[in-house]
Amino acid sequence: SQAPLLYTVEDGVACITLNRPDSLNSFNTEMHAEMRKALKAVRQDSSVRALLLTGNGRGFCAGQDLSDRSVAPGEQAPDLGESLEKRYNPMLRALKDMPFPTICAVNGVAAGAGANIALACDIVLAARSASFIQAFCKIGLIPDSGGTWTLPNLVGMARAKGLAMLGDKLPAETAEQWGMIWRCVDDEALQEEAMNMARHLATQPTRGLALIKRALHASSDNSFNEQLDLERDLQRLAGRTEDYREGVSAFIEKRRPTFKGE
Ligand code: T3D
Repeated sequence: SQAPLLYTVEDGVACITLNRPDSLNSFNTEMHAEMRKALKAVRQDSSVRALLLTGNGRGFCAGQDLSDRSVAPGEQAPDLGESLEKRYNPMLRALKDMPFPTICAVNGVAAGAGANIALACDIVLAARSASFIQAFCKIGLIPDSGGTWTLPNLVGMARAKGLAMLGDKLPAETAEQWGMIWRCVDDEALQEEAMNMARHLATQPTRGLALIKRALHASSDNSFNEQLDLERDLQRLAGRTEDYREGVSAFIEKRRPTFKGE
């Protein structure tokens, strides 16, 4: 049978492609295991300075594979809390904490956990024909994979509640207008634009970019004053990197910088 996930590393860019197109790349046990392995490999490969996540076929990801979830009358329901604890939450934490930029190229529908996995990436590009669906409410669940945090942060509480409680399909263009994603692009251009962006980011000051993520992620839990303190601490670290030195030298010498990610 075909691999449920493809993993490559080239030019500092790790690319993970979800590869169960017949079920719109929904997550079964095997794909979860492969994803866990791939995220570990990404994290441990010191040549990697950006991660690109995308899907094969007409969908990006339809969340949990529901064919693994039907329960016969009288049978005990699966413990979904355990599923989140063991599978989804570690995946989302690993994605969110990557010490370099994560880019998601949403090639088609992103539903349920699939939508929130995409939205957990730092930069989300979507094909114009793609869409986002918080499908959970339609089967009696709540948005998971960080959705109840990510959605209000990205689009505000009113829109988060509408998306989460109605489960409507949000077209990529509306997602862009709402500020839920970075940009939507023509379908044919998506993979190339996403790869170009990932390649570009992989040549940038990686440690500085990781610190930017840390500061922005902390902002929703901090007061303005606490955030000023955090900026002080993180800028201190940024100011000690080789790439900062190189950035300033290149500016003064009026040349292009060469960042090593150190
Ligand atoms: O359980 C836990 O561990 C807790 C964690 C939960 C996380 C979650 O993600 S819960 C939410 C699960 N996902 C959904 O509820 C979405 C289900 N899918 C859909 O609503 C629709 O498929 C879409 C709106 C995403 C796309 O619709 P459409 O009309 O473009 O395509 P389709 O015909 O529905 O799907 C194409 C095929 O993919 C189809 O198979 P077939 O008929 O060609 O053999 C369909 O059954 C399959 N498919 C789509 N999504 C899933 C799926 N198969 C299994 N699981 C899926 N989630």
